[in-house]
Formats: sequence, structure tokens, C-alpha cells
Amino acid sequence: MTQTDDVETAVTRYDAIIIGAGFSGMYMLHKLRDELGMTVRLFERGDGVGGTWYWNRYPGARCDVPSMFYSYSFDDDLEQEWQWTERYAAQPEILRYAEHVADRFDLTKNIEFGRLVTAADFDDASATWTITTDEGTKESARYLIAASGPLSAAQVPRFEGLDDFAGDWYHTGDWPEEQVDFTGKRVGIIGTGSSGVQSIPVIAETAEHVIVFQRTATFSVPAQNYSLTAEERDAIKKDYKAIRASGRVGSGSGTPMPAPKAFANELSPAELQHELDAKWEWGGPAFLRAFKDTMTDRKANRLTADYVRAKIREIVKDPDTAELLMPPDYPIGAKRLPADTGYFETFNRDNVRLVSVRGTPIERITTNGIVVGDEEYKLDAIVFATGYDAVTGALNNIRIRNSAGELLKDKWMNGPRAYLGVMSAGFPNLFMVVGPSSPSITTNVLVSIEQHVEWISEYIAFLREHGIETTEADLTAEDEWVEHVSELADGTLFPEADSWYMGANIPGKPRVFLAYVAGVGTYKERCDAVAAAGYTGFIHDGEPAHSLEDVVFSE
Ligand code: N01
Repeated sequence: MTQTDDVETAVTRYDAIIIGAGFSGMYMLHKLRDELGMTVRLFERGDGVGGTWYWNRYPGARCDVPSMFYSYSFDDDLEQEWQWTERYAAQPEILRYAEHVADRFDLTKNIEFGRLVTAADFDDASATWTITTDEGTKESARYLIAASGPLSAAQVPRFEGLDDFAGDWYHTGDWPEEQVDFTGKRVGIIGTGSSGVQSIPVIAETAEHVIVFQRTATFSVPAQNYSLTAEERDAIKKDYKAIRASGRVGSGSGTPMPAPKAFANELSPAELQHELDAKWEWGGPAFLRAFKDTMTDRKANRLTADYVRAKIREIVKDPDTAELLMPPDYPIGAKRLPADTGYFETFNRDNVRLVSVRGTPIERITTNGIVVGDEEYKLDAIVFATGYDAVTGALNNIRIRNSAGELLKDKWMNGPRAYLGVMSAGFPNLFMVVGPSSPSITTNVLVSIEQHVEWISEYIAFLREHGIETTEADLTAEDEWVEHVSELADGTLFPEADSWYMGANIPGKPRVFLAYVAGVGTYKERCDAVAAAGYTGFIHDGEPAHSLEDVVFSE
């Protein structure tokens, strides 16, 4: 039932409020409203659906998971009717897909666009969350679902003088809706992660001059993108369920791709070369699966990294530029590996210059451009491809407070803590989709989103059926989960790089690995076992849901 309370500030009560109309929020809305018959309101700061694909309109933006699998699987008709045109769709096509889904399931009637949720407060007595929006309006619900996205809080470094810059500046993750024309302009691009790697080659095609300010040289592999034929699409669609399922088993990322055949030390030099060549030709993140131990063994990883370094030397004609582009000695893949189209080749263009800001950081921004060391680089526009306050940023930007007045942000001061990555102890009835310490960011996120949404909505159905008003994570279960997630990460090379996976890109952010790395299949088994045992590790209306002894996390 939806009702309006007759209180000072009108508060509309829903069964659930969802924050964010990206792929997580849209599916959650569909599930709760259409399958559980709940009253639901979704708040979205943008003026349309699509989440990350709404904001990331920068030139060259496209996914790095094959689109046939970077798409929902929950509806047979939807998956059969949509015709992806490229192996890796570009942003406009992915956004059209999100809009199509919104139309198909009539989602927008329950979405308030252009409304930023600024605060959320839980009241124990009524077991409700009340959210406040940037317009000062308040609405409440039994459940609050944070579908605010792991990569949505854009990070613009606070360079002195930015406000004085006379040209235009942009962040790749907050790109304007209207087309930006760089024709005839001198463009400075800061950042060489995935967004920089995708945008630099495309911007260089029209700009008069591009200056790339690189702090850490990146590894990158060719996406090997191509147009899909009807035959290719049909072949997958004929067997869609089984092919998708093959990507979800065991330690999978959720994307069907060729499995590594062997550990690196089991292969001869010729076999090593052959495996790396094959994965380079295959394209994209599969490159990290040349060997079974690429992400766990330093030697296997170095072989993989050196292969890319050799490719850079081969592609980039000017030896000094090639040396500057050489990634330093962090494990390949420990920072998210970009998939590019002509990235290294772009540095052979006459209108592209690479400036290393590793030893000599950007000093300040002036009216005319960027100052590094003694030189002022004159620019008409600056593109910040400087990334995100990942995973926790969007949540921490909302003042989330429990009945005792404690803030989630304070609880997470030394790193995020969440049981199964879905709920944080002390914050009842607040579910997170692809939250910290879930597989999300290291997987095909669409697969992780579907699993989370389905698990959470089944849990909510269970709570409603059993007349349970509040659920919250048990602190012991949460501690054990966080420790388990951290042990898994410590068994890999991920913690060895200063990456956003580790929170290392944000000054002052605690260094904690933000994801569960044992794969979507194993994670799903864990979540399903918890559900089957009666939601062990959660507290229902103040009572433990089940004995914690039923939950075993260690392998
Ligand atoms: O951000 P990043 P991103 N001075 O954090 C540099 C997803 N994504 O937006 O490495 C100078 O990776 C920073 O330097 P350093 C994907 O998961 C996917 O590119 O910290 N430089 C780095 O080079 C990805 O991983 C796709 O030393 C500064 C860059 O900015 C995630 O989003 C496409 C600086 C930031 O790289 C984030 O990628 C795009 C400073 N003060 C994004 N501060 C697909 O392909 C930062 N940098 C699907």
C-alpha cells in the first residue's frame, strides 16, 4: 500500500525505495514491483536510465565484455529480440538497450529522475528508512536498496587553479549530453586508465593537438572489436542459456571465454608464446587467462606483462615515447586491464604528445592550460579521465544513518564492511547491489547484478512471507566474511598494485581490496547456502536467523 502521512513534511511510504536507475536498479524495480507486487519508488540523479552508460558519453566509450553477455538474461524474449551490432557495443547502443528495457517493462513510471538522494535515516520504532533528496523532499519505505553503482562517484583531482581555466573541462564519467566538438582544439587529457585509453584515440582523430598527461603507464590489450553478423548472433541465441551458464561456473568472471589450459611453468617457451599470441588475438580481458596462474604467480604474471611491453615497443615508433609508455613493475591485471582500439598506435600520430607526470606531477592549472615543471601546456579543453571513488564513493556521498545516529561512512572509516557484500551490520533493511566485498567489480557486472538482485528479492519475499520486519547482518558473520574476502585477495597479486580496486587512487582512502575474487559461481553457491539454511548470519527482528555454525566460509 502507498500512503501519505499527514505530518509536517509529507512523507510517502513505499514498500521499497531504490537508489539509482542503472542496470541494478532497473532490474530490482522490475523484480520487486512486478514479481513481488511491492510498491516501489526509484530515485535517479540523472534525467534518464542507464547509470554508468548514461553518464559515460565520452568519445570512444564502449564495454569490454562481449555485449551478447553484457546484457540481461532474466527474460527470454528480451534476450532474443535485442540485436547487438558489435562484439563490444559502444555507449550509445548500450544506452539505447537500457532505454529499451525501461520501455519494455514500463519502468519509468516508478522512477523520479533528476533527484539526488542526499540522506537516508532508519527509524527502529517504525522499521522504515526515510530518504531526503536534494530538493529537501522526504519519502520512506521498509527497505532501502542502494543500486548506486561501484563506479559512479567521479573523481576530479583538486588541482590549484582549475576554476581559472578559460577553456572547457570535462570528466569522462560526467560527460555532457550534447556532443562535444574538439575540432581544431588543443586538448589535454589527464589519465590513462580504461577511460583515457578508450577516449584518447578517438579525440586525437578530430582535435588539432592532444597532450596526454600520464602518471602511471598502463598495460592495455586490443579489444579486437568487430561487427557481429546475424549468423554469429543466432548461433549464440540458439544456445543462449547454456553458453551464459558456462561463464558462471566455479571461479568464472561470468563471461564465457576460453579457459586457460595450463600453469605457466608447465609450458615450453614455444607453448607460452602460443598461448599469449592466441589470447592477444582473441582480445580483451581474456588475455589475463593465458595461464591458470596469471593472477596468482609473479613469474606467470611477469611473462604476460613482458609480452605486452614487447608489443608496445613493436607498435610505438619513437623509442623515447615507447619507453615512457612502458608500464612500471606492477602485476598486469592488478589494475583493471583496459581493452583498446588503437591506443598505442595513437602515439605515432603527429598531433599527439605524451607528457609523463610521474616524477614531476601537474603543478597547477592556469587560465591557459596545465603547468608541469617549467612548462605551461596551452590548452583549449581538458579531459579528466581520472576515475572514481570506487565502490564506496557513491554510498558515502549519501549521509546514511541508523537509529542510534551512527553513520555508515563512520563505520567504514577503515574500509567497508558488509556481510556477503549485501548488508552492513547495524544498518537494518538496507541492501546493497554489487556492494563492497561482493564479486561485482572483478566480474561481468551484469552477471553479478542479476545474481544480487535475484538473491535480494528472494530474501525480501522470505521476510515478507514470515512477517519479519527487520533484518540486519550479524556482526560476527560480517567480520568472518570480510576476513574471508581479504584472505582470498591476499592469495592473488591484486593487492600489489596501487589501484582503485584497493582504494589507492583516492588520497586518504583506506587500502582494502574491495571485491570477492573467488568468482561468480563460488559466490552464488555461498549466497544460496546461506539462504537455504534460513539466512544464517542475519538477525531477524532482533533474533539470530539461524546458528552461525551452519555457515562455513573457509575452503
Ligand atoms: O579510471 P582509472 P578510469 N594526476 O582510475 C590518473 C571502468 N571502465 O575511469 O594510475 C595525474 O582506472 C591515474 O593515474 P594512476 C573500469 O572498471 C570500464 O579510466 O593512479 N593522473 C589513471 O591513469 C575501469 O578500471 C571501461 O597513477 C591522475 C587515471 O587517472 C574503471 O571504470 C571504460 C591523477 C584513472 O584511471 C575506472 O577507469 C572506462 C592526478 N592527480 C572505465 N589522478 C570499459 O572498457 C588520477 N590520475 C568497459
